[in-house]
Amino acid sequence: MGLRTIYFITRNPHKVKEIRELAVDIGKGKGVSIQHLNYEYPELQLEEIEEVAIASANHIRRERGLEIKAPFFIEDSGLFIHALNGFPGPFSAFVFKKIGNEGILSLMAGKNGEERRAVFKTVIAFCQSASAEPRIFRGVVEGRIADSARGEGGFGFDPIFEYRGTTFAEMSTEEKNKISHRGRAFRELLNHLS
Ligand code: ITT
Repeated sequence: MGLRTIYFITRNPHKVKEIRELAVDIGKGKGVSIQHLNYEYPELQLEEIEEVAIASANHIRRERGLEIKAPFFIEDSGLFIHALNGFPGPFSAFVFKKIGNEGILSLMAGKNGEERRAVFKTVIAFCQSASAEPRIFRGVVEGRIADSARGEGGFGFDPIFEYRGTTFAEMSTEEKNKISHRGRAFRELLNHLS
């Protein structure tokens, strides 16, 4: 049986690497092959990442609908820090660009224990076709903001996000995928497809 092609639209090569590994590890078994499309699309600054993901998918349906001949998905992710009332959340990309991990660590100076709790969230917006409304799949992982940046792997906030004592940047892609927000959201999508 041939594999069903699904497009993953993003400009972030690190996300592509993670989703590729997941697609090979578990997607194939479910009859799905993932192809990357590098489209530019405007990312609205909305209060909820669900809304951002839906707005992005709808933008692509409107602007690129005629070109896209297969089901597709985009995803929006964010880091939500407990002591900062969920900041940077939907503004994660902007905040990472402006102040980076060192900036987040400074904001967290003097915060201990429970105050360092944080969650990573991914919302996938999947469209069966350009004329279909997006369907949402979520993935969440709970962890904490490390006391200092550690590890060389991953990207973005990975060096400061600790899961059971290990930062995401200290994990291989395979280890991160098993428990990450993105891994969980992608498995939800695959379950829906099969
Ligand atoms: P696309 O919108 O093109 O997919 P992006 O990099 O703009 O790519 P997001 O808005 O979803 O993606 O990501 C927000 C930021 O959150 C991103 O720039 C990273 O710095 C960070 N981020 C997202 N997922 C992450 C992860 O798994 N590990 C560490 N940081 C992550």
